[in-house]
Amino acid sequence: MIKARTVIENGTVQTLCRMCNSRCGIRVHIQLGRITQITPAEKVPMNQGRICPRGQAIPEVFYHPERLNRPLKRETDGSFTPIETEQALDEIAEELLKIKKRFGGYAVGAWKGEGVGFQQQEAYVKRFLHAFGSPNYFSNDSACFKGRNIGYQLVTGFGFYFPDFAKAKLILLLGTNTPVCHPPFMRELADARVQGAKLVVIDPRLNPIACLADIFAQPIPGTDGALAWGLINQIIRQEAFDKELVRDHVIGFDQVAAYAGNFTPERVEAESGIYAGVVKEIARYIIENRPYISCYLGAGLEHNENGVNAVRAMVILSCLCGALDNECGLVWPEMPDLARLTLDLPPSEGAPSEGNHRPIGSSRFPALYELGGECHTMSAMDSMLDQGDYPLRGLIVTAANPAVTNPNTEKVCEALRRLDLLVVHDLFLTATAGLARYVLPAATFLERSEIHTVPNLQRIFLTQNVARVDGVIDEYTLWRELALRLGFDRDVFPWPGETDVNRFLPEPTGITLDELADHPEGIAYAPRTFRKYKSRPLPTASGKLEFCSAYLRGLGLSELPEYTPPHHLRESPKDYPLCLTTGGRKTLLYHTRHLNIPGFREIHRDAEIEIHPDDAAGLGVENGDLVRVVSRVGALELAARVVHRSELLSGVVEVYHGWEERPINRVTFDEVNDPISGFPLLKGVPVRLEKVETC
Ligand SMILES: Nc1nc2c(c(=O)[nH]1)N[C@H]1C(S)=C(S)[C@@H](COP(=O)(O)OP(=O)(O)OC[C@H]3O[C@@H](n4cnc5c(=O)[nH]c(N)nc54)[C@H](O)[C@@H]3O)O[C@H]1N2
Ligand SMILES: Nc1nc2c(c(=O)[nH]1)N[C@H]1C(S)=C(S)[C@@H](COP(=O)(O)OP(=O)(O)OC[C@H]3O[C@@H](n4cnc5c(=O)[nH]c(N)nc54)[C@H](O)[C@@H]3O)O[C@H]1N2
Ligand code: SF4
Ligand SMILES: [Mo]
Repeated sequence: MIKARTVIENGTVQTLCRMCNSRCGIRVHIQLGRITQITPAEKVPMNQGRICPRGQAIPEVFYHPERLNRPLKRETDGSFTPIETEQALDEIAEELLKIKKRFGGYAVGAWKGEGVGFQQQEAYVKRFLHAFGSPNYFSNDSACFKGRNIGYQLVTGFGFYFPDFAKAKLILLLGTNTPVCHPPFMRELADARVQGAKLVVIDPRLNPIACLADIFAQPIPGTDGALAWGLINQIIRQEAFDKELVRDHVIGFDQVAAYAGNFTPERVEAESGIYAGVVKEIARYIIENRPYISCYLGAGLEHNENGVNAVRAMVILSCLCGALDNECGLVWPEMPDLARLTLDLPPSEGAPSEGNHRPIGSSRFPALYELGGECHTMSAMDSMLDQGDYPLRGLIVTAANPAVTNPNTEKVCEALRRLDLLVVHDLFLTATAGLARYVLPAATFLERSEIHTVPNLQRIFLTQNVARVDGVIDEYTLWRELALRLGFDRDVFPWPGETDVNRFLPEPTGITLDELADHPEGIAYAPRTFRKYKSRPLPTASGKLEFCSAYLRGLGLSELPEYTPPHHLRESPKDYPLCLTTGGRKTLLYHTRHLNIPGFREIHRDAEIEIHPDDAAGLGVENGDLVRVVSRVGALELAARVVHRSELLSGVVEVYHGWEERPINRVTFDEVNDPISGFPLLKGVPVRLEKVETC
């Protein structure tokens, strides 16, 4: 059994749960030096006294018998041997220096995953890389929320945040499964419904939230942009838009109005399959309830090739309805004045040669680097396979499992195997860790203390170090210890430990670490104010809402968020007649995590593909039959689950993406990318199904 020391022998410690990014307030109960139970903390605005089953399972993850507590080194025969932490860090540093000497600092990258979030943890990684001489920061976020963020940023100048559903009269949800993915928001949503708010859900699947909707429409995947333009058309034609906003704060309204004119309800029906009458009805809801509209867009849009433009069109719609920075609409938060951790990049010392050492993927997708602050993970694979602009030879992965979660699994694994040095820092020996030269045992969030900000609530929090398994390495220690061994300037990581970083970060806010420690429910760093755009310029280049983007025009892309039909409609309907969407979340699972929790595994025994009964009948497939899903990238065999006919749009099949043994990313596309964000095709993948005959 794994051994851990707790900070107190008996009692409770209040902190935030980071089993997902909702960061609910929790109480960790400790008895005789062991974590026994997790209960919700009252008065924390994110969850207000509630908790989900994953939060309750924290002790099972923390004390999991398979948790790593010693570094592992791969032997020449492929097996792993435990080694001492000092030896592991010394050897890794030595290998990094060898790569730098031979290829330049640029040949080393680092990759942060969902497991640790994206605040100071991301900054540590960038600080390390930049001091090392590399811009090559990768993360799960470039297949997660960065596409949406870029869409919002291009129009409003700020990213996307959860709206306050409780104040809305109309809630529009596109491509999101809120009760499963963001359980805390269900309270606000329920409050709004009690007050009579309407709910419109747009999703090819009848997900749990769709069951509650006033209008539920199932679009052909990847056609949300057409719907958005159809709704813009109705709003403008019926002169039901915010005229003052358009007059004073918008660039490109005339072009938007002219382009929207093409999207009659009939055209929207032809593109998306949503009946023209339903499009008119949604427009009527919008017009009657504006400006009290909460529109939330999930990953369903940005996992398509035309995702960013669909997002931009929906943001324009929200703005036209008057929902910009109002009580329930597009939140423009004040950001906390935290000290900056990321260092500016040093001059390109050690780069292969002038001109070909740009951040990986940034020539193809400049917006991902310039607006999203990330390199392109799909292009990273090319660089590892020596097919990119320059070679990537070393990679440190923390809290990610790209061998399962990135598209085109076979290519990802081949690329990771080709590296001179792959280091994986994780809680478990995952599929990605299995490919590494060194695996380092990671600390969970209960073994770290960090500053967290929740911008839509404008609150700042300090999480608590609650317990520690002997031998694990926390995020700060990892980067600092490597930096010390690499001979970095002492100023790069001058803080001896996390507490010192945590004291430094909020200094500019005037809020002290002691105050944060005294307020586990968080501290509001600024009051929420609304319609700030009336008194100060928006954070876009022009200071206005950019319905037309000069930035994109400069990159040679369309300045308007024009609608292009989804990729799956372009590939051969004969060879690939079905459209696969992947990643519909499950309450108990988190990407590749938690399948090792026995109680959860009883409920999710194996991967399955959901099929509409008509499609199943056409293939002679019945519930439980083995089928092969085939795309032009790869194939995977899994069991069929024939769903009720209303659960899924006919012609669409769905597979969860977190199964290590059967990763659906074997069939998803890494090289069909959104031209703005570079996002891969994780939803709307053209496939065919073949029944596997078993004897
Ligand atoms: N339990 C649990 N919660 C999670 C996660 C988890 O793994 N497990 N992951 C977290 C993370 S990192 C993220 S990014 C979020 C993601 O959560 P969401 O943003 O909710 O995204 P998904 O669950 O990927 O997809 C949501 C819906 O999009 C639909 N969809 C697919 N294609 C299209 C389309 O073309 N148009 C439209 N309108 N809909 C489409 C799918 O059917 C699905 O119901 O969830 C977070 N919360
Ligand atoms: N086909 C398909 N693919 C997808 C998606 C999809 O919808 N469809 N969704 C995409 C999205 S939105 C996302 S966010 C990505 C997620 O992609 P990843 O970030 O690669 O996925 P996770 O399974 O969350 O991996 C997190 C890893 O971190 C480890 N971990 C947990 N806590 C800690 C910690 O405190 N420290 C450290 N060091 N490690 C820790 C876990 O054990 C796990 O191995 O997947 C993407 N991939
Ligand atoms: S929703 Fe669940 S997993 Fe996410 S922070 Fe809250 S309790 Fe933790
Ligand atoms: Mo995500």
